[in-house]
Amino acid sequence: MKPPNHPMDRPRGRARVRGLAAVLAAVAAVAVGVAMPAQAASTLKASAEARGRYFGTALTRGDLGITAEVNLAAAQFDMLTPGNEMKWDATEPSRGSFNFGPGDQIVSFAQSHGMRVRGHNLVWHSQLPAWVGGVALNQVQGVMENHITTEATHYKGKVYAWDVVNEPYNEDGTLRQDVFYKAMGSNYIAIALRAAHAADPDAKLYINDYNIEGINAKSNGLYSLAQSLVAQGVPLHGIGFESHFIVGQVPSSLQANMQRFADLGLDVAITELDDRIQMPADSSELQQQGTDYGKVVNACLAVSRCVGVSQWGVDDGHSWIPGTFPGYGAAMMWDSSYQPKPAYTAALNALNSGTSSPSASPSPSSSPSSSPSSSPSPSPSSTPIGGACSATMKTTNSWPGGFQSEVTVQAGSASVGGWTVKWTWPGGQSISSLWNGTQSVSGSSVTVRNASYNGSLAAGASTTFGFTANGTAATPTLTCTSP
Ligand code: G2I
Repeated sequence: MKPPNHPMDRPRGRARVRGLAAVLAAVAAVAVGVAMPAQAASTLKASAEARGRYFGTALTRGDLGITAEVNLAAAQFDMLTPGNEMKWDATEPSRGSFNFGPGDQIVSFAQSHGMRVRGHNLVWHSQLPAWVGGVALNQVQGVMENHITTEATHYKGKVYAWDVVNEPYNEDGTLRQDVFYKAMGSNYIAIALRAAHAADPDAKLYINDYNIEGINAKSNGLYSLAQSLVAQGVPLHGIGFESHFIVGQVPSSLQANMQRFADLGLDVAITELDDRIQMPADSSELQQQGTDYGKVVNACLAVSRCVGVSQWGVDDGHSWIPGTFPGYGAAMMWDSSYQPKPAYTAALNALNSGTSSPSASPSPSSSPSSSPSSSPSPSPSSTPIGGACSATMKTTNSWPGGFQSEVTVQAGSASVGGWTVKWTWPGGQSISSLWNGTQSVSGSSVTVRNASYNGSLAAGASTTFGFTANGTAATPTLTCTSP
């Protein structure tokens, strides 16, 4: 028996190739159909980036041949998860024999469209080739470590994050008794995370699961495990909340639940969002679906460690839902003719309606306890004597041909009412998108001024802005001035 919300296989071959005209029509419909405030971004990715986040999708190799679908994906999303191509059955179909061709195709599509990649996945009880079940229990750890090491090494530097362990929990909050558990007990999770970290120290390492979006027995089980892994210093960096919802049933505790994992020092992400409706979907259900998508996006925006939202697919014509949940469908933000639905408008409006970015506010620990007009706190050593502000740049991710950086701007010994950071690129780099600031570029010189919401900094307080750029990662010398 399938549990009511159990993700399962979808049949192939329903996909129909549609023309570019449909996508152009969809884009035109978006342009006229979505009322947005002045200067609001008009794609999910631009709006998400303006809030310091990403908006992602999942595509399979088959999807890459469907022009209208990939055009829409490239226009709207800046993070890509391979639907099947990095799973164990695809990458190590027989023991010790690896095939990364299909996964590489997804990665190169992402790279050529300015998208980052969420690696999915390294260890999962499903889509596991039969030979793994036949391995002697005392050899399973070696087989698992070899699989992780080989795959994570192959994709080193090309994935932003890995779902290292996928769907490890039963609904009652106990771990599934799969072959990995049978061989190593619950230790298999820490062993897997350590192997992935050794192979790709820069990738964010996640545990990903479904039906853990609200506070319930299953998420409580995962929470205890996450607490203990963090306490032991195991390299766990994030929790993925798949979010395969039924219309009208987004758990009310979603935000609080993500926040409790974030409070452990972990990133959180919505990794596989869809919201299925019993067919045929009527207009009130489509409106409710919009409400649901808005709630999910707002929950992510409200949790400063929520790094982004990914939908599991693009349009209703290519979603896994109808094949797995007969009678259900219409779970995506675009219909099967690539027309945007109320869910798209709601997601975009939620992203655009915020006036401040949570990640742009000074954190309580970096805010001075005194008010700017009373005695200022001592200048941090990085602040030049007498300087109004200082700025430092660090690279947070890089891939062939591109990188992502974060700049921390800190007020000196007095408060500032605005800031300007300047630098010169050493090797022809160019910014592709920037958030929490406004940029102007002249040749290799870049000037970034504060956004409307993060210019005022109390003495000693800091804020950040970030960007993705083309070229080789660099950390040039910065100057910071206050007007
Ligand atoms: O089931 C939805 C998702 C739940 N969370 C983990 C995800 O990895 C999972 O994705 C789906 C894919 O979207 C499906 O495309 O995982 C399914 C398998 O559990 C995928 O379906 C399978 C088909 O059932 C197979 O017949 C097919 O050979 O895709 C395979 C590769 O095309």
